Amino acid sequence: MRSIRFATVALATAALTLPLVTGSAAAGPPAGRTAAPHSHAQHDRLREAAPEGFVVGSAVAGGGHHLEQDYPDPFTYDREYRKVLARQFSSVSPENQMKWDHIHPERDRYDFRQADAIVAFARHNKQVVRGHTLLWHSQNPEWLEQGDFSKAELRAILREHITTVVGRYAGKIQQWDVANEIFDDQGELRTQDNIWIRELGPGIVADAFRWAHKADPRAKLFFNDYNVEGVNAKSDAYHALVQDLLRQGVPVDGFSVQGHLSTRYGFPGDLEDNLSRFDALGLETAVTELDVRMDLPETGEPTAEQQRKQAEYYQRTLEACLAVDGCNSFTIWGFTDKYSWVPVFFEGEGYANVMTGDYERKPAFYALRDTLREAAREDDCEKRGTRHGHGRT
Ligand code: 9MR
Repeated sequence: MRSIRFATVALATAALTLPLVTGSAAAGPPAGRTAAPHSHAQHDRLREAAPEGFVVGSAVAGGGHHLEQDYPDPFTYDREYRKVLARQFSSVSPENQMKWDHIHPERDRYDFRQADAIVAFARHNKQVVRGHTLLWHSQNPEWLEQGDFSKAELRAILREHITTVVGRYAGKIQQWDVANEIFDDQGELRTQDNIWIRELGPGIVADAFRWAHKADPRAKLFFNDYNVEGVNAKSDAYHALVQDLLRQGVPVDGFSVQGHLSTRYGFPGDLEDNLSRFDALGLETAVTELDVRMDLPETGEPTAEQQRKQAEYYQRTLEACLAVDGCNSFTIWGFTDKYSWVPVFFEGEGYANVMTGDYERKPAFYALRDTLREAAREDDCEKRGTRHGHGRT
């Protein structure tokens, strides 16, 4: 049985999963089946279809590449977007709104407006929040990257930032991506492009975790990266580093794989094995930024085969997470193509999310929903002590 770690979420979800209206043939269970009190089979929304204690999240669009598009801030102004975000998801991750350049635009000035709004939205909609991110080589403000600071000043700046930001949202953030993308694809620490590691040495990473833990002892603290879905040089580097830090007593709680996948490449079939080896170290694991892009034909419309393959990648990623006990948080990097970062960063590629720009559900959406339902059904069977559960196909 899956471990149920997030009691508050489990309760919130349970409240939403009480049986649907009965008494009308249309709303009742299919003939020959009894509606179990915790049955998830009829749930259409991802958050409700999920097993108890398993959160399904989305990035919250705003900042970053959105600032250069010809639409207003999606999270603030797109009502349809907000509606779907609230209905479908039990976790939210600010896509850019908690990054340094956004939340700390000048040395002595923070701008918490959008981060506050997201945290308030999450509370209102009984969602948890993944904080992203505290120590990264990218999206740092100019005052920081171009500043002429001594090592002692830089250290004080990072400490103050982490204490302030993590402290402000203490008790309201379930997981923090404390260190983001600190290794390159060869598994070497980014000693040149990461200002913190370059100026202060690798030991600063442990300090970041210690300061974050002090500011919010309840938040689960993660390493997060891309191209670490499978077992490879980069994920090996994390595996070694985490063991070293745990031995030193550094408060590291989790390892997460972003999951920016492309159908151009094969699916990382060893994802479950990789998550499992971090699970075996006692860490939580998570999928934090899943999207599945593809090369679009001239027409801009993907073929049926491309859509099928995309759905398969989404499903296999979710299944791998569901199969690992401590993987209880699964986040997609936005749900609609309307706001995807993909076409902006990869020419000729797109269609990466589970809904079209018009919020129409793709096969990938249904693949996620049905996989969640099936996992919930298996959990329910186990809880009732019956042996009627079938393995996922
Ligand atoms: O989706 C984000 C986009 O809006 C920003 O312009 C971009 C800038 O680097 O960052 C994107 O999010 C990244 C995330 O923060 C870390 N992992 C990779 C994501 C996609 O680039």
